[in-house]
Amino acid sequence: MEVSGTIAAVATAVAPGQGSVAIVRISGPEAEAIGRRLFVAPGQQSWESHRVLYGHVVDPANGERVDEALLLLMRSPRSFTRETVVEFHCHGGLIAVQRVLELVLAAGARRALPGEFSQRAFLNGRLDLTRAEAIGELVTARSRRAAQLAMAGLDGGLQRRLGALRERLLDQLAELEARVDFEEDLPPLDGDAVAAELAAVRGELELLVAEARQGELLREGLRVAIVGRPNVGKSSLLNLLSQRQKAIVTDLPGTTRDLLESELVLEGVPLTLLDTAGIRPTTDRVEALGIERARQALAAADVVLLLFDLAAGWTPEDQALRELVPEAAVLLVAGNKADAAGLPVGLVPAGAGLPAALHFSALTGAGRQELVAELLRRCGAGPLEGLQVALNARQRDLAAAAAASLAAALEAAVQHLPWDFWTIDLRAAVRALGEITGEEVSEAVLDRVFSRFCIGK
Ligand SMILES: Nc1nc2c(ncn2[C@@H]2O[C@H](COP(=O)(O)OP(=O)(O)OP(=O)(O)O)[C@@H](O)[C@H]2O)c(=O)[nH]1
Ligand SMILES: [Mg+2]
Repeated sequence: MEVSGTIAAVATAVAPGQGSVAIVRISGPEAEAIGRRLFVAPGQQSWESHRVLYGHVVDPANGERVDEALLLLMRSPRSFTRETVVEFHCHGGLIAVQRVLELVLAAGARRALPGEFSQRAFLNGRLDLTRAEAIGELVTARSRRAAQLAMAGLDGGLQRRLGALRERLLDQLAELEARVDFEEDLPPLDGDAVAAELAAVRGELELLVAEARQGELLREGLRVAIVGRPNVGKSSLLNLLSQRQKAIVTDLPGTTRDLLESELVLEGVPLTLLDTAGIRPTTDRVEALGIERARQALAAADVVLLLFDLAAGWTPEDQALRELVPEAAVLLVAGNKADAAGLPVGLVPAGAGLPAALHFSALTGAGRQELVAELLRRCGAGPLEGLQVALNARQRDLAAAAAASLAAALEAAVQHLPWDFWTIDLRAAVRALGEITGEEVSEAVLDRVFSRFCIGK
């Protein structure tokens, strides 16, 4: 990604007829000059940094007023990118905003790439890489907990935690490298103490890697397919969990014909629930198409909620469906209509011809809480209250690589190999942690990180 020049983009969501305010943001050496070309501020308003001007965006070619707007000038280095930034706060919507952006581009700026403002902020030392990534995560957060985690990252929680671990490794590395070169001149080094410190850091990294799964669930959410024979109560469960009558429920088997998606947040975890057509042999053409979609959803699901009817018991058809569940998927078998069967709700081990299952009633709502808790537990979401920071996928892979390098260094310790055998792996671990925070990172990695951002961020 080129980092020079003046860039511009619409920084707010772009939708016709929506958003009362839209912001066109410019950053770079020409930002102020472009602002002055296009903005007419009446009266005695002065172009001071960090002051708001009121006026009009005007087409310099013909003097036409394009929008009534506010202008905010933030001179370098007191801005998000540390470059001079000018923001036009225009009326929302689409047409006028696009015109303002086009005028800005015609005046000499170029269109910003996704994440380019944040990338400049990073390159100019305004934030480390974990904070920059947290911004992207805050923008895309789908639940309050995900937003809280992103804010913790933005406040530097992740950078401090990883930075501290990296410092501890650097301390050990310095001792070891000194011994490699000047063993005779220095006091003897206690290898056991070094190994203990490396093991402690490795333990913390492994904990962070394990917790990353929960963070991922909070960010990405889960896609859960509810499948089962006709009439077992799949649509009733969708309605129960989404707390509205979204799906049609009748006592006729074969009611649901199509896939029905519902987005919701359970215990802070965003979920996409998928209600499917009951799977059975049928001669009805429409139903058959729905069933085909249900089978596809089943085959592609990460998480399958397989429902059966407790009043009817576990039938060979239920067993056949269970065998269709992909091996890699998380499966929760749930018995519905506990009320009709006169059975208690909750997690029940296999017995009396029934498989191990979570019993509940979509009609009365009994067992709902247990069902949600068990579903999240199986997906690795567990209780999320204690989670303070969470690595994203990129950070997790690097933390895991660092932990693996430390394991290799510890192997050298066990074998009492010379110090330089320890330092090779230790240095790799330091490098991996530096890549998380951005202290040691290649341009290609940066491009990948920032290209996932939205334009204007
Ligand atoms: N007694 C009782 N009846 C239930 C319960 N859950 C659903 N039902 C009833 O079972 C019938 C079928 O419910 P649906 O939710 O439409 O079942 P489905 O699995 O979506 O059915 P298809 O769309 O046809 O595959 C309806 O009459 C529901 O009222 C329950 O927990 N207890
Ligand atoms: Mg249904």
